[in-house]
Amino acid sequence: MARFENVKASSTASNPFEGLGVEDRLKKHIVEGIKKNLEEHLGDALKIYTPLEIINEVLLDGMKTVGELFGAGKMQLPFVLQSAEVMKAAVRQLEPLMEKVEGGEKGSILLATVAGDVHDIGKNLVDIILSNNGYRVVNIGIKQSINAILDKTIETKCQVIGLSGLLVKSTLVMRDNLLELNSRGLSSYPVILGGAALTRAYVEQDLSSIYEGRVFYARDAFEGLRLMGVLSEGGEPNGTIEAPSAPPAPDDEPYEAVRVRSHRIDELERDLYVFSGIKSDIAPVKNPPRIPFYGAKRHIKFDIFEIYKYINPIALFRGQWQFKRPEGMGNIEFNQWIDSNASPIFERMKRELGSVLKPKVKWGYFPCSSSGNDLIIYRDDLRTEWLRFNFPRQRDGRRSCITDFFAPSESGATDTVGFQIVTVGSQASELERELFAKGDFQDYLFVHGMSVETAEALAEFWHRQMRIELGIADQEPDEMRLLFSAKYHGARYSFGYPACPNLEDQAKLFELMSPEDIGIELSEEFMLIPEQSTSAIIVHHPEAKYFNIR
Ligand code: B12
Repeated sequence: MARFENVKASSTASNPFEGLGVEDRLKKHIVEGIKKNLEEHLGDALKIYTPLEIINEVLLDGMKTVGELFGAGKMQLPFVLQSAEVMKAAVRQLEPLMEKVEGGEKGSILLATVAGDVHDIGKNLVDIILSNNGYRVVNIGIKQSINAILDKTIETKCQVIGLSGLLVKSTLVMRDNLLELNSRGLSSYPVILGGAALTRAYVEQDLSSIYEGRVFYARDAFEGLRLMGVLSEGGEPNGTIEAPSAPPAPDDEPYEAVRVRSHRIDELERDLYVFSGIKSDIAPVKNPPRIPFYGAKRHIKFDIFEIYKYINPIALFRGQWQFKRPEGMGNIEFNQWIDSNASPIFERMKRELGSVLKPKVKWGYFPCSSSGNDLIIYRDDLRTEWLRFNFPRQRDGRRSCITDFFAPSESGATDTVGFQIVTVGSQASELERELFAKGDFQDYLFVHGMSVETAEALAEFWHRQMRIELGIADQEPDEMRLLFSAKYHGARYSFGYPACPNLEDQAKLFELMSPEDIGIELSEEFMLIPEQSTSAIIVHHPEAKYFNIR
């Protein structure tokens, strides 16, 4: 248990601060994330130090230790956030007593998620880590145009620009933003980029070669912290050196692999969408399932606790809450640790979010046929074409394309395709905003993770209902673990994932499903609003599995 430094060993003692000097007491508050008696101990410190001295010399020293423990894999992210909460509470108490010292900050950064991208959490984690390590952070939110980013950077006198984005498209937006900085003669700004679709090579080679200034890649918030440290000291961060971020847990399957559908994908070449006459060897099903009903229906009455059963605990604990197995700890010991630490949080979240999450589903079935790389959807007369999807085909290997799972139009037969779109509503986002603003960072992370994984669970749950409805529930796994690895008959492909990467296809799904009546809207950038929503095309073919397009 010692490896988890922040699991408060001392919290069981009657007075964990006994015998400690005021500096050590304050550091203990920070490192162990203890809020109780903080006010009183800050009061004691104020008898000796100025508020600024307390922050810079004592509290930030504590945060430095937190960063080191995290970097050494000895502290988990949720506990880092707990420490940040204490830091924020302390600064809140001290701030009114301080005179604003111009230039007294360690450094400053403007943070934004780029235009067209709605992802908030990654950037907000960066905000929490940097601002509670003494940097001034101006966080201007999501979907920010380059004009807004530059105006605010100049207005707020930030030294560094930090851009975030999870979409593949965002990597191109970031490129355009850097070109814009060049053309406006503003390349003196160092830029830090982060987000799932980026790779270190893309930033440090491709983008670095087009930007006249300095651009860096940050794998996570702590790499951002390291970069800010070097940049604010006027140094030259060597972008090619791995940051002291927490190392991946030993032998752990990468999270991407656990969540079968997560791949980093690059922009695909147009010619992969053009049918060259060569198909895969996938044979369409001779007797496809009959359409259970034509068109889309909605379902809005759920027992949320039934949905919770479909939450993938690995995706939640490891992917969202970022509990990682530290080096030297065996699997059994780690599972025990998870049972006694993460599982109670999961149970609390289930209860607390029971009335916040509002599951709603729209789903439907349509006649279809395939033509090369096109999937043609018909009206209920089974003949009139309604719309068509165009999917990419693997360049090599099996040469798979989603359309190969469906009867070709030249056969004269029609096949059945399903679609689903699900949401858990927008109240969770509202709660997240409140928690973030209040400085309840740990719960912010927990609520966000729980709400997005419940959306994913709802999609999983409803996919099972659709398999039953289609009469293909013949291979249902009896273990949830296998369900999460998609070990069942058929597959659920989400637009934006490798086999159907075009987010623009969401517009066609909207035309078919009209999910506005369950409160889901499509942004101009083809993102789903509320955030905790997900959509998919449901394929009944027994060979349908996730595949990458290369
Ligand atoms: C969880 C998840 C979901 C959840 C929640 C989404 C959300 N709003 O958060 C759900 C299930 C709802 C979902 C839905 C969808 N998703 Co999704 N999702 C993910 C997943 C698996 C993890 C994202 C995440 O939570 N990461 C955790 C956070 C904390 O990490 P982060 O944001 O990257 O930030 C960290 C670092 O990157 C870094 N960082 C980030 N920015 C910055 C900036 C600076 C300055 C610094 C220093 C550091 C830094 O530091 C952060 C903290 O350490 C990713 C894949 C992945 N590996 O990232 C796909 C992913 C983002 N999703 C994707 C897609 C396609 C979708 C859908 C469109 C699918 C669909 N058709 O329904 C929908 C869209 C939803 C919508 N509202 O429009 C794609 C997007 C790619 C693309 N095509 O453009 C991804 C990349 C998966 C893929 N294909 O590989 N998704």
